[in-house]
Amino acid sequence: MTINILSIFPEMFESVFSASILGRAREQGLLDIRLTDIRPYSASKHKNTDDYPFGGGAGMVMMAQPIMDAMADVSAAYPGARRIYLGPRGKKLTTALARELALEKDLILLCGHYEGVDQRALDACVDEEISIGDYILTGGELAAMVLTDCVARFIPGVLGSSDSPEEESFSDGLLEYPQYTRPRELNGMEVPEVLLNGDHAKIRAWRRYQSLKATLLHRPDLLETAPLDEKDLKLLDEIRKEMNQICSSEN
Ligand code: 4H7
Repeated sequence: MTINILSIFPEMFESVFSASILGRAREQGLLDIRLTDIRPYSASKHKNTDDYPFGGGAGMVMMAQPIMDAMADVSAAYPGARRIYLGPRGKKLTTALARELALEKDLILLCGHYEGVDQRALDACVDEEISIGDYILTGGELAAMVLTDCVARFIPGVLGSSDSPEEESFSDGLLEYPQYTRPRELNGMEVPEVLLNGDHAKIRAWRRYQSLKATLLHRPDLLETAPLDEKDLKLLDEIRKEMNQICSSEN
């Protein structure tokens, strides 16, 4: 898959896309990330990419012309690619959407900066707007990095075969259980006994319990949609009772 990114700050992406799992994926040819600097496409003498907003108001707006010309170039090289604008008005990025995007052959991500992009460029050359969450950023670049990272995890081979994305938080609809590594004891803090004796059925049960507990504690809303079986529901009842006991003993 090729992810094309259009930005006036292409240098922001270098280290994020070179390190760790994304760096390895690119070296292995599983993921091709191409950055296009919008600025050289500006037809103005000083290669401006932003201008004052019609109607007045604070800040600057990214001009339509450089974006439309950059997009025309990239779209011609990647026909049929989904053209995505990262912005707070967009459809929320979720695991389901990332999984869907990972099936695409190519993506084109447009990063807005300042007060956003002239609406005519969006109307003419963007298929959809995606938001990475309900908060405001200074630009779409970080959002494009988040989307790229999130999508890359669903490209076959990007994660080692042993750490499948299916086993993780949100894919089974629950939060993750706590993890431990060596040493067994650290400043008097012990690793839970159950993880040390190699009883894998017991370990699975303990982890499920911990996932349910963390979810009940921190994201009870997820329990409404997570696929839960009879055993899970019983465990949840147990956890609720324990939590009630702790609360009532505090008074
Ligand atoms: C596109 C449109 C993404 C990009 C508007 C980008 C949050 C997200 C931006 C804006 C982003 C997200 C313009 C919104 C200036 C804020 C003060 C850049 N913020 N801006 N406004 N949640 N910012 O995905």
